[in-house]
Amino acid sequence: MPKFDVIIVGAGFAGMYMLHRVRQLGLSAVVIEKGGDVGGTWFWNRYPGARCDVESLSYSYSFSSELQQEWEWSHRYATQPEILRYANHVADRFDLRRDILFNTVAKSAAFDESGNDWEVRAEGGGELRARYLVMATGCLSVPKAPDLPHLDRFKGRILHTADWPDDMDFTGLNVGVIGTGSSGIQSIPIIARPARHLTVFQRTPNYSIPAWNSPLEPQEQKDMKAKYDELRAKSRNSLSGDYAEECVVSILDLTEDQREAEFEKRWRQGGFNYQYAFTDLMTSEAANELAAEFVRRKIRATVRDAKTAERLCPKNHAFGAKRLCVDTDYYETFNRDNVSLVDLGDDPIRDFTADGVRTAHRYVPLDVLVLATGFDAMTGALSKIDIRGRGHATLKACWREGPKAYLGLAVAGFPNLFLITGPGSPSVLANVMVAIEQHVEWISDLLAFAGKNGVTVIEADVEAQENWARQVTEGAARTLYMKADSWYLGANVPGKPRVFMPYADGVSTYGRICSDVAEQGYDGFHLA
Ligand code: NA7
Repeated sequence: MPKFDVIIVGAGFAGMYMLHRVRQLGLSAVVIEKGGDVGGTWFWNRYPGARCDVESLSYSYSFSSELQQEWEWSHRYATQPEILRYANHVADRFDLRRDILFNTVAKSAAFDESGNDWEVRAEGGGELRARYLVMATGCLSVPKAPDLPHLDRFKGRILHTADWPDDMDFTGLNVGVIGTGSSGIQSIPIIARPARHLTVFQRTPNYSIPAWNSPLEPQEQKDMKAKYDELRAKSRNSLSGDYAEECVVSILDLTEDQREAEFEKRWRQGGFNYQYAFTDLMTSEAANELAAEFVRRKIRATVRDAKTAERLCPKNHAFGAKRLCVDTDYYETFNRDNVSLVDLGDDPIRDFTADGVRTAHRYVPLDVLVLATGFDAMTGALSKIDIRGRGHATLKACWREGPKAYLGLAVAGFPNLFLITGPGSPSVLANVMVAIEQHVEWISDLLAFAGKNGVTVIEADVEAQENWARQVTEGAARTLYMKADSWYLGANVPGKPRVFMPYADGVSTYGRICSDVAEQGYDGFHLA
């Protein structure tokens, strides 16, 4: 059986960087990747309009100065094809592919207590063994199974945004889109253009802020790159892992005019800038409602049909408590003659027929149905692999009441296993590139330390893990994130434990805690 120092699962941005770092340590490594090439989420999510909501200069690796200087982004927010080209460039530049097994699916991983290493079985890759196992499986990589009545009766084409074919042309077709999260909101304006008719089925309206995307002028990019170190440092020292301006005043300390001016300014800047407008948007209900109402007013001012506008206005959850969306022409799209909105709240889906869908009040003929229905987030990919630690205990069983991982990156009872952007880390509440780099660098420092000190077993302490889980829960409880049935809480997947999974106290605080843990000789870990 081939034996390595490190097995990495996933060749998205986390797995690629992990591979690069462990090679620098002189360790042998192999990456197991389900897809046919690198890119992870950007390999699969090829739906029209797929684009990153974080500015490209920020949503990119910072670990190589040469890389960040040489790569030219075309737009403020890059499209999926451009990000995938970037991932491919990184793979070529650092010669990563020679250690990646593509079209290979990790099925099981078991810790062998006699040799203190992991045995991994992979479809398409056989059995592999390594001292360390690093799960770089992504937070949004397992599409949620659709829970729609009699969907199997529908004979038209069914697509999921996260598994998009190359050959889809909507020209002249009747299309239905179910789901109005980021994927729906990005794809709806593009699908609407060639479609004969587009019907959007909305269960929960979301808050969306315009991206105002535009080409990055060469001089602007040059100027940004000249101060890249400063921008990256600012990102790491921020709440969100981004260099966007995070405001330091409470909204409630301002006059109405000042508030309006700040909201308008942030709205004009676009994207997440709006969410960072005031310190208390995610902690004070009154502040949050002011931000929410500003967005509702924008929706009402944009959408001509008053009833449709009202249906598009989010009212049942706090602003930002579900992942904020960033759009191009989303609300404007509902002014088109060939677009209609079905509010599933008062007109629920009854069933599907061979050529359409019946709701409580209408029949909608469809040629194609697009599911933009989201993911089994944060734990989905891990639960698909039969992971067994000490005493053959399964990770699934250990996480039955909700996932617990010390610092979001190691699990008690599962020695030598590491999670990148796992539950309990900033991950999805942050610019994930920064979150990934934090984890990869921290894990590789620990592996270097282990190598130097003859350590062969690294295991999170149960008590440290419990304390950390408590901190994560308490952090979330101080925010309004708890005021929505979000995928952060697992609420979108029936039967999933309702536990707030990401760490809400921010990238900088998290980074400081991780550094302290390392400086204290990896406090909270058993090293043997
Ligand atoms: P999201 O954000 O989970 O959105 C999924 C959407 O699909 C959301 O509007 C859901 O409504 C809706 N949904 C899910 N199941 C159903 C059913 N059965 N019927 C009707 N509507 C349904 O996933 P995305 O792919 O858009 O975005 C995921 C992340 O990717 C995003 O946050 C970014 O980080 C990038 P609900 O709100 O649950 O009522």
